[in-house]
Amino acid sequence: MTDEKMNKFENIEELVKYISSDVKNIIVMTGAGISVSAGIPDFRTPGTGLYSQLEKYDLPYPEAIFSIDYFKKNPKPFYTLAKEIYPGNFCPTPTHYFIRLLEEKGLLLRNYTQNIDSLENEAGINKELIVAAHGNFDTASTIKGKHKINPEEVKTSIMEGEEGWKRMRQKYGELIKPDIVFFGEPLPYRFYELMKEDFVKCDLLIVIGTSLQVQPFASLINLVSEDTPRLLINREKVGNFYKYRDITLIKDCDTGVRELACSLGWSVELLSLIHISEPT
Ligand code: CNA
Repeated sequence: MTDEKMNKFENIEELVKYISSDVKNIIVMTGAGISVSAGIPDFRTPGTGLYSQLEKYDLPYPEAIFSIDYFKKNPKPFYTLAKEIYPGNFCPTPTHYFIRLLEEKGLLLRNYTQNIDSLENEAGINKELIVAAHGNFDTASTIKGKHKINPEEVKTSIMEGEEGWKRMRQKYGELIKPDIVFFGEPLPYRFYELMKEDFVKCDLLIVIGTSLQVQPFASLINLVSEDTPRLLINREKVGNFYKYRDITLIKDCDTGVRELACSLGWSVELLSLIHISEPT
């Protein structure tokens, strides 16, 4: 296959026809952009992203907040951020519910997420269908010995602030952190195992709300076959989404998935999933 080949899809309607007739195994790759409308800032959006807030967290460089070497020297910025974004205080977005709808339609092979906010779980997506590539707050460990620590205790200590996490460090003799993958740490075994099985089966890749800057996650987009259509829904163009089989929706992801659901005739189902979650 070459990039000079005629475009596989001239417009979104043609992609919709493909989804309605031929697709069985959709992989959705997601990033921080899909949780922005829930109130969780992403990394790289200028002005609002965490990387624009270095002063607030007193960081020497943006990536330090998720760097294992920096955390060992100065854990305060991470604990401060963790307190703000701990799961339990945020609701899933329409984009999370769109992914759940794909599952309900029997079309979701897997959701590979870089997000650590567990909003996929909150949206009711089957855990087996989620690969939390960068971990999350569900479990926690000591950073050297890798001993598992009760996640509830870790949450309580972090929510208490500096006194809480310092007491926890004293109690266990070393720092504890939720099992979030920091820069400099390996990704979970599950990521590598499922990646080998899933991407060969994929007949539509949907990439949503990620700058595709973090490896090895970003390279997953190249694992689908040369013929497999790829849809990008993002506020900006990212990755190598210019090949003949690609289609891009450069816009807010909640708007993008609503439009797609509408074209697929799924609007009512998507709306009812969103409404179920709304507080009464
Ligand atoms: P990023 O590098 O900040 O990129 C986000 C991308 O999403 C950018 O291309 C934005 O333009 C785009 N974007 C932002 N808002 C929207 C929107 N409403 N609709 C459509 N597109 C939007 O974040 P990545 O996920 O690419 O980077 C990977 C890091 C971010 C992972 O290691 C995560 O752990 C980490 N992170 C996660 C969270 C979370 O769990 N919610 C929050 C912040 C950072």
